[in-house]
Amino acid sequence: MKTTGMTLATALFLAGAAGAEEVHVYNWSDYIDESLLKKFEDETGIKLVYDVFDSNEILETKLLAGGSGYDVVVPTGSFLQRQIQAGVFQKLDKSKLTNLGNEWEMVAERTQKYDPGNEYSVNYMWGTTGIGINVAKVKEALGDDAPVDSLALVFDPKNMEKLAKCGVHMLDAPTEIIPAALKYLGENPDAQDYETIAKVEPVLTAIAPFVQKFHSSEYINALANGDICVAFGWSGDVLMARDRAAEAGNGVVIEYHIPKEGALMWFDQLAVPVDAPNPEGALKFINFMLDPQNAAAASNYVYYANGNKASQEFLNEDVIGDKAIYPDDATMANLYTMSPWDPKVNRQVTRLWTKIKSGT
Ligand code: N2P
Repeated sequence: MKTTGMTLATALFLAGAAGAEEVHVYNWSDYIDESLLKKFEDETGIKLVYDVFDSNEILETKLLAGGSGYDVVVPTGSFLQRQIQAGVFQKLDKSKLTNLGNEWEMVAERTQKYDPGNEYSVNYMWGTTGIGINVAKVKEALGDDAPVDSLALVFDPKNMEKLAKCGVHMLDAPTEIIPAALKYLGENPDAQDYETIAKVEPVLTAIAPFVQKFHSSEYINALANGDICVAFGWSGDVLMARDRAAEAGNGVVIEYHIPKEGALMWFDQLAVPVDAPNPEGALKFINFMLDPQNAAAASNYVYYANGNKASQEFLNEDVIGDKAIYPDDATMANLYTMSPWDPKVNRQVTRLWTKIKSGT
């Protein structure tokens, strides 16, 4: 009996081991069509463990601590850059990425700013940071001439005081809000010296009391349900809110506006931690997402543009044809990018951000 027991245990162990290949992916919340997760599992036989976050800072803390257990993570370019320098990622074995030829040159060129030669990363999605509004409520609060396509909507306290009554959310992300506030002031949004950055303090201190919540994912449903009237947030998230409201048939009409003063253009990159438990599986997942039909399915669902040229023929017209997602040349010329602040400035910004949010 004992022998049988051992054999059974061994058999179970082997069966478990054989069927146990897993890939652990850590991505932004509301950032994929979940049917793709099942499709990946069906095609590869690999179990996909998929967790989500809504802040680069949270991801960075895990990566710098090491041993995150993740095989694929999705930092934004400006964070990826300093994480590469910190030795957090491994170079991608491009011979395994057979779908790499589908990449869009325009995007691959831009991401080289963060990852020269794109040795460590592949673009997942890119987008802008701007203004989401509940059209009727904003008009009710500010009248028909409400500056819905201007940074003044959210950075002028006179507007914010009135909007506070219908509810304003802002991203809990200093790397998103500070560049926009600098732009509002006519400063370089990518300023690297703290003296310039600190100029946003009076602006943000003046509007903070009118911000119901600094949060980076709740605004999707809050906008869709009509619980708030403005969100300063990410393009696709606002467009997803628009979709959810339309599906609910609740009469809420949502719009996304790229601020006329200019907006941040960011790139979220698929990368593999140096200590990934299953780097081979990681490459399989990245290659899966580089498949044109899969990339298109993701974009059609999340309303973000992707870095895959070959996917464009599979995109729905309300995605490829929407200038808020695939901006035209004039809009593109008005977008700016960010570089990572140096560690000292970063610490100063973290303190400033905490102070602004706590209203002290
Ligand atoms: C997805 C938000 C991702 C954009 N919900 C932020 N980089």
